[in-house]
Amino acid sequence: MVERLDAASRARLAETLPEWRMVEGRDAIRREFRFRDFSEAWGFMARVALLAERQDHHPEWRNVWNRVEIVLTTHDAGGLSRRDVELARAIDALAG
Ligand code: H2B
Repeated sequence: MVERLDAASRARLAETLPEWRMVEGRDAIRREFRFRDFSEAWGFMARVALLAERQDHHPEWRNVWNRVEIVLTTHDAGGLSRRDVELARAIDALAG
């Protein structure tokens, strides 16, 4: 069972994931990505989907044409865990 993030890791979030923000009213983080068009957004989503499968950790997300909103939280833990941080960092690396 994966544990929720401890206070020290939470305090470091702004530093480790500067592009991500807390979701209001939830123990979750979000980031929005914008691309040139739908094709690029969808290609990004395909890469993230493969990454998520590899990590066995899956995003909540929404796509509107060239925009992709990703929300990460750990359902098994009822909130943020290190698995969200790991996936967010891997997604950031993909996005460049
Ligand atoms: N993704 C997310 N975001 N949270 C989880 O708790 C989770 C998951 N659990 N992907 C995984 C799958 C779990 O259900 C499987 C059985 O490992």
